[in-house]
Amino acid sequence: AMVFALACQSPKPQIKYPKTDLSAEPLIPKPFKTVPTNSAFGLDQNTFIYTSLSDPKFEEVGQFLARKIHSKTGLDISVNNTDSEKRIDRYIYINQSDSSALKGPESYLLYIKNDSILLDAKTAAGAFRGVQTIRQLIPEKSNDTLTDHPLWPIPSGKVMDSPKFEYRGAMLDVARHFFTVDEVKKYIDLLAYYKYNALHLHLSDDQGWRIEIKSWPKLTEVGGASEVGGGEGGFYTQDEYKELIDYASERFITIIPEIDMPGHTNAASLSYPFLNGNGKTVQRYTGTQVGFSTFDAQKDTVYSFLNDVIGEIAAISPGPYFHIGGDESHVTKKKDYILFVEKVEKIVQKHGKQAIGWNEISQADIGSSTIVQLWNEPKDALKAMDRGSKIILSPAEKTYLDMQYDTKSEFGLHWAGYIPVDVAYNWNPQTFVENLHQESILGLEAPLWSETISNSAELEYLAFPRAIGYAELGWSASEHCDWKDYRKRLGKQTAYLNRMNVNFYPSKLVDWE
Ligand code: TNX
Repeated sequence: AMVFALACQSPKPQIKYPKTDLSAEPLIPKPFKTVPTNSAFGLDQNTFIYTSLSDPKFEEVGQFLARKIHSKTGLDISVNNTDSEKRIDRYIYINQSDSSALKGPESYLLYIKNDSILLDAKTAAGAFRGVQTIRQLIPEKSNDTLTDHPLWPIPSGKVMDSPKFEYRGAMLDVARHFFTVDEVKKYIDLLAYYKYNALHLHLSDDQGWRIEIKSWPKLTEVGGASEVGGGEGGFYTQDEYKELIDYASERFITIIPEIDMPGHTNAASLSYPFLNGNGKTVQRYTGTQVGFSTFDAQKDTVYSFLNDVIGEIAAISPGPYFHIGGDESHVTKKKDYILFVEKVEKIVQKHGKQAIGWNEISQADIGSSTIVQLWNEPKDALKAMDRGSKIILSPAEKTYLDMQYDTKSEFGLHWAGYIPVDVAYNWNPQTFVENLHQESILGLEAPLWSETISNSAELEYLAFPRAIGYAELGWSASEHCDWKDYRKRLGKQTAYLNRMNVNFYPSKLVDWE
C-alpha cells in the first residue's frame, strides 16, 4: 500500500539540500561506524513512519519516535497509518531484520537517503537504540529556506552500530533521600536518550525502606517515614513501582531492585525488631554513617521474612535480576555473613531471579550465575571471576556520581576522590582491573548515592554531564573513546539538556555551546 501510494502521487518537489557530514555529528555514544553521503533526508509534515508488524513492539518504537519528533519539532507524524489527504514525500521505516550485519539484540543499522530512512534491527530494543540516534540527528532548528514549509535536514549516510557491553546501568539511591515517581521517570528519559539499558534502584538502607511489601506493611509505614536529615521520606506502592517498570520498559531499560542486606538494614529492623542482629535497641537513623546495622543471620524467621519480601518484589519484576546488596556489613560476623549471602542467593534463585551483589559477596561460596558488582575491591571481583561469575564495573574512584567534581562542588562526597568530567571519562573499563578478563565483564554501572541530594535539580547536578560519559564508555568501542573528540560532542548537548530542563554542572573543562 505504501509503495502504491508513493507511485500514484504527483512528482514530489526536488529539494536542494545543504552539504552535510554525518560523521561530524555530535552523537553520544559514538556509533561503531558512520559513512557520510553528504546530502540529507528532509524531515517535514509530509514524512511518515512505518514499522514492521511482525512484533507489536516495533510499532511502539515507531510511536515513541513520533512523540519525540513532535516535542522537538512540533510535527505530527503518523505511524503505520496513511492519511489519504496527505502526500507522502518521505518515510522512516523501522524494520525487523535478521541481517547478518546485525551483531546482537541491541545492534542497529541506519540508511539515511534523500527520501527514506531505513532503520534495521533484530529486536525492538535494537530499533529503540537506533531511534535515539535519529533523535540526536534532528537539528534543533528547522531550515525554512529549502521549501515553502519548515523542514529539518537530517545528514545522509549509513550508521552501523552495536554496544560494547550488554549491561549499561545507572543506580539511584532512593533510600537515603526519597525520589518521587516523576523524578525517577525524568532520570529514565535522560538515560534512554544516551542508550542506557538498566536502572538499579537502591530501595532500602538504614535511613529508609522505599517499596511496599503487602505481607509486611510496617516496612513502609514505619521504615519508609524518614530519610537523611530528618525529612519525611516516602515509598513506592507496588502499583507505583510497576508504573516505573512499565515506563522504563517502554524505553528498553530494565529496573533492578536492590534490597541491601544483611547490613544497611536499620529501617527494616526499626519496622520489625526481630530482624535485628546487632544486639542493640533499634532507633530511627537519619545520619550518614554506614556499617552499624545487621540482620540476624541465625534466625529462621529472618529468612522466611526475606522469602516474602523477595517473592513479592520478584513477582512484579519482569527483569532477570534481584540485587541483594551485601556491602559494608561491618557488624555481621564473617561466618554469619557467608551463611546469610548463601541462603539469600538461594531464595532469589527460588523466585526465578539471578542475584547481583556488591563485591563483598564473593567472600561467600556464590554460584556462577550470581553477578558481582565491583565498587572497592578488585580482588573480590577476580575471585568471583574465577568462580565463573560476571562482573559489573562500578569502581568508586571512576564511576561514583556522588563524588564531587572538585573541592568547590556544591553537592556530593569525596571519600573516593574528586571526579572531574575528564577523569570520569578518561579510563578504559576493559583494562581498568588488572587480570580481569574481558569476557567476564557484563558491563558498567554509575551509582548515585543520595546522602547529599534530595530532588531532581540536585540529582542532575551530580549526574550530568558525567552520566553521559559513562553511556559512551559502556556503548562505544574503546578505541573510539577519545576525550578531545568526546569533549566537543559533549559541548553540543546543551540544546537537548536545556530543552529537558536539566540542571547539569557546567564544567569549565567543556566548551558549552
Ligand atoms: C559506600 S558503595 C556505600 C554507600 C554509600 C556510598 C557513598 C557501597 C556499596 N556502599 O552505602 O552511600 O559509599 O559514596
